[in-house]
Amino acid sequence: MGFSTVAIHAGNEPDPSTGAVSVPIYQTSTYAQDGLGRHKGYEYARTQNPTRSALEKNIAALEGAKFGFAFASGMAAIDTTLKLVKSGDHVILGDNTYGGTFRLFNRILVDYGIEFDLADTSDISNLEKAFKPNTKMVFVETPTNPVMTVTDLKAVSDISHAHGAKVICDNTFMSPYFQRPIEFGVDIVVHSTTKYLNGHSDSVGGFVALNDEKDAEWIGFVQNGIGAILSPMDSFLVLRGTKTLAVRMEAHDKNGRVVANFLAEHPRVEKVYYPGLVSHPQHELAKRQQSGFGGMVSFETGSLDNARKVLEGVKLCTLGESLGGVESLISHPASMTHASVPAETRDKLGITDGLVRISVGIEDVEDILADLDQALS
Ligand code: P1T
Repeated sequence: MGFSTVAIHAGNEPDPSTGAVSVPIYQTSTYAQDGLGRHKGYEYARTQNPTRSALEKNIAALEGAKFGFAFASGMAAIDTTLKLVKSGDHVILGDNTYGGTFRLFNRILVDYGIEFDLADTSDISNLEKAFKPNTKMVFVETPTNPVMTVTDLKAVSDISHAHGAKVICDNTFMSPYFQRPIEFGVDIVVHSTTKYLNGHSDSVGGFVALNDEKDAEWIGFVQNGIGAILSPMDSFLVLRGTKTLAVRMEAHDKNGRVVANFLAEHPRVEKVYYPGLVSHPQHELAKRQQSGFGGMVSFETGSLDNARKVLEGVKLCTLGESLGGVESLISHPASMTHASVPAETRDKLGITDGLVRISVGIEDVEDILADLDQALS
């Protein structure tokens, strides 16, 4: 079956008690049991909820995974996945990830005995050097937030497996519509459903998708044991969001390409980061691994002052954190999403004070261009 058919139907069975075509929001904390140890498969809503189960089936199917788990946020999903490693284990983390992912490692997990090193995973020889005897996991984002570096998922999976390490890919920027990491050998896919999967800037959530039964059992155990679950209402919203994922991603991609090309030719813009541009250093890899380039574009304005003029000068685009909604959002990574990354690391990665990131929405593209043009001018 095609992607849209799966998106609309997987997990979306008509409700068995009423025939409701849209999966209802089962807003309940518990379930009546018929007798001791006799129930309908639902005991307590942290453990099981039918709305959440429907979403878990849906996104797992979209990622080509057997198992899926929905969480209260992308960070909760990532943290739960990190419960697959133990004190004394070493993790290789891509050197450019969402600032919150770096912060989780750098400020929280280190105090629980998880060792980690940063590596530029877009350079396989560089990754190779980062392995240690106790490396159990390699965590990558591709394309990265916000400088859009692309990592070869097949190459990373092959080398990591040869070292006995699992590969986790944060697929938030592409969504399963444009990139399915499991097809390249990645073991576990994580998402912030807050972004493209929900797509309407009205829910915070996260997801873990995987095929290994033993790891899935542990993720499910931790999901229930710690309890950072996605609520019924949010599960409903994301389930509604994924039904239109294909059409939204096509529209984001179409507008993203136009905006990236416009910025690349704009005299006030020094550099554009977008894998869809032929000038992007990993354009060919992106074409092989992704079926589109999406709507995330970053660009260098040259200084904090210039960045401020653009960020405060836009009228249609909204200045704010987050991405992946139908409306265009514009942000300043250095002071917003990546403020927790040390300044010298930010500089090395290109997350300068002059860098601006835009999540290109699905408005009429002429209006987005006109807004950016007046702000740049
Ligand atoms: O915000 P939350 O749902 O917890 O997701 C965290 C997260 C994980 N992975 C990636 C690639 C992300 O971009 C994010 C969140 N990012 C933003 C809020 C942002 O504006 O970049």
